[in-house]
Amino acid sequence: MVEGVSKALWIVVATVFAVAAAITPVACGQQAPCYFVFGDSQFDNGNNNVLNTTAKVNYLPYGIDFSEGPTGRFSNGRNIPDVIAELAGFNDSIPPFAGASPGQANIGLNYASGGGGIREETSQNLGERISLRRQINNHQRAIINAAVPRRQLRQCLYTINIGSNDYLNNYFLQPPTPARRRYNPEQFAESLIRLYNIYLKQLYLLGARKVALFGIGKIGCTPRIIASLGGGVGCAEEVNQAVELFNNKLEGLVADFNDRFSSVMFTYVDLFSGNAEDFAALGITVGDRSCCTVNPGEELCAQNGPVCPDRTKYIFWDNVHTTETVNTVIAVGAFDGNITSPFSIAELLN
Ligand SMILES: *[C@@H]1O[C@H](CO)[C@@H](O)[C@H](O)[C@H]1NC(C)=O
Ligand SMILES: *[C@@H]1O[C@H](CO)[C@@H](O)[C@H](O)[C@H]1NC(C)=O
Ligand SMILES: CC(=O)N[C@H]1CO[C@H](CO)[C@@H](O)[C@@H]1O
Repeated sequence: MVEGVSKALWIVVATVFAVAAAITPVACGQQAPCYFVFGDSQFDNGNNNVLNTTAKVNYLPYGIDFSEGPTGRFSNGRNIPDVIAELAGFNDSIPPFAGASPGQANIGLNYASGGGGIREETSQNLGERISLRRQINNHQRAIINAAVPRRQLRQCLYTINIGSNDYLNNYFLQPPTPARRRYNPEQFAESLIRLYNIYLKQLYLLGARKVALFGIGKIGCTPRIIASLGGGVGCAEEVNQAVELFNNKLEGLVADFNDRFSSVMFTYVDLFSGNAEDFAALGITVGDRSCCTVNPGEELCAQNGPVCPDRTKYIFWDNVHTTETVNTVIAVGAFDGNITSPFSIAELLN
């Protein structure tokens, strides 16, 4: 642990608790009856372990800083939903849908799947994965099987992180995919938002009211994309610009839901605007390479390969995914409202 970083993080976390306490003086213990998680590898905590896919990380060094070791989380330690669950007062992290007991739907399930996308064909290059559409179908089955009361479902927290793969493992793949040939970046973003809108309406009909939607980060600046589309020298601006179109439309979609549907609180989480200086100020100074060893042309950590000793200084754990330290900064920022609009997650829970 680097002293400066842990202290900085602690101050941020302490501020969150102070803010939460100011809003709800009695806020202690679990702040929602349940928490449901949807998304891709950034949120997956084990669903892909049972799939035939290359997007699977239940081996060391993944989980090297996690109490249970490698679990299928795409990080060295906790991921964003783990930290959000903790901030929201849950005693335990939300377990993966795969292998969960039926009754777990009363407390929460994580449906996220590495490689998962908004479009069905996204990440077919990786093998099996669970698209957003199928994640919502799994949710429907789970809450019906457990007969979770509708009134309870309206009080639960829902977080969704999806879309990165529609760019990384579809639109910007080589050779060009059918979607790339058919759409320009504006049209592609529009096509994703049209589908997302359909799936969100379904989720709303299943009771979701308090939903945090994570936009896409600057994936043009991940080591994987710098090495390929960035020509090994810098961020691929083409990718960042395409993703920004999606983010702007997603923020608009969130506003639409808040306007059109009564009693919803949807919020947008901005993972795009933060920059290297913000991280450097927290002591997270290494942003141009992965902490674990990644074999040339790959994006995941080499099995049992060496890792950097000072993991709290790195943004990237492997060539795409962030370290626990960065996941914590993001989760705290989403919870206390520093990177959300119009609501913080703490406000959703009130
Ligand atoms: C896993 O997927 C690969 C590639 O799609 C396929 O060749 C292989 O037969 C599959 N294995 C199993 C056990 O289904
Ligand atoms: C969480 O843990 C505390 C302390 O062990 C316990 O009192 C509480 O009942 C637990 N809450 C839930 C929802 O399990
Ligand atoms: C929107 C917002 O409040 N952003 C702030 C989040 O925190 C960082 C670091 O403290 C600030 O630089 C941002 O302005």
